[in-house]
Amino acid sequence: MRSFLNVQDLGDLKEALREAAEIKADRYKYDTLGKNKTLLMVFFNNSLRTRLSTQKAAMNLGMNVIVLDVNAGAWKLETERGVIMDGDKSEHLLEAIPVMGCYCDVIGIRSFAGLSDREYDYAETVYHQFEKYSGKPVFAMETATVHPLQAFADLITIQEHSQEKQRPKVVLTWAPHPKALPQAVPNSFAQWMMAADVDFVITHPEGYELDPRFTAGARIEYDQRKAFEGADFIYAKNWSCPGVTRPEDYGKVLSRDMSWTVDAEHMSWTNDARFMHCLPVRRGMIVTDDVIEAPTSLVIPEAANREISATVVLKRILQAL
Ligand code: AN0
Ligand code: CP
Repeated sequence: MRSFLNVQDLGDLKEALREAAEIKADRYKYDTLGKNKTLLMVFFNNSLRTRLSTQKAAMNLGMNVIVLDVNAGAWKLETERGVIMDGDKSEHLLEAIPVMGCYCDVIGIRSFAGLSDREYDYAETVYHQFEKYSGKPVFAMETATVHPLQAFADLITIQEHSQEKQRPKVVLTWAPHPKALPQAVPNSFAQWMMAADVDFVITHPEGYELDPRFTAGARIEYDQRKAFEGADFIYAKNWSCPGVTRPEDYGKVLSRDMSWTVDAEHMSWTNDARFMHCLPVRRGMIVTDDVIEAPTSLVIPEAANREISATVVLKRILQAL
């Protein structure tokens, strides 16, 4: 594997899940695979889980790790071409990327959507520049439109908690948040659920329709209560307007409707559903304390599985070097 953005990059999903179970049973099984190989993790945005779990995954495989926080100590980077660089940006991404590629064997990139230029974000401009100019295999640690390490960990978690249930009902629900957030997590979650053997429903207020390139074929139910009925898994997440129906609203907060906050009453509509969220989560906005603290909450096992998804992905990248 030379690039990891989409579920298709893993090939057979059942085989990838089998590999995840194998790694979970013995996460050090391939601890010499990464000897003398260096992972560079480049963060343009904050992170807790991705930073720790991906570094741990690399260590499981015997790799060395370098972490670069671009906004904490590196030169400010220009990303546009054709600019006269007389402002505060000292270096261009088009030099920085090949330089970064000199010091490592694999590059992970966290680069969120700017949420102002839909075309630029949805073209995955920054990620593809790394692909093109670094000369190294690259993988997404949440890029402008996708967060595949999260979605893979979510699918592992759903599989582990489905027990004997065939085709569990999985509901992705929008929930309110004070700030504009990217669509990467719901985009990837939808893409991965559509590829998995689950009954998948998306619910959100009107105007929050996700890009069909990720949701094609998914059922959308605007009535949150109807969507929750019979659900086995509730996956909550806020996202800003994807600009599908009204491009001029791209990246805006269209609703702060607190009736969408997942509370005990919402959970009572379900089939004793497990609660999921990728974290970080704002309590009282997305979910109430009692729901996230309940034994039915999977937020911590989900975060733990980030180490497993990252170990599988790095293992495959190393095997193809
Ligand atoms: C980010 C997002 O919503 O994409 C990261 C989630 C993993 N969340 C925030 O910025 C709060
Ligand atoms: N879920 C997730 O990716 O968390 P971080 O933003 O803390 O990495």
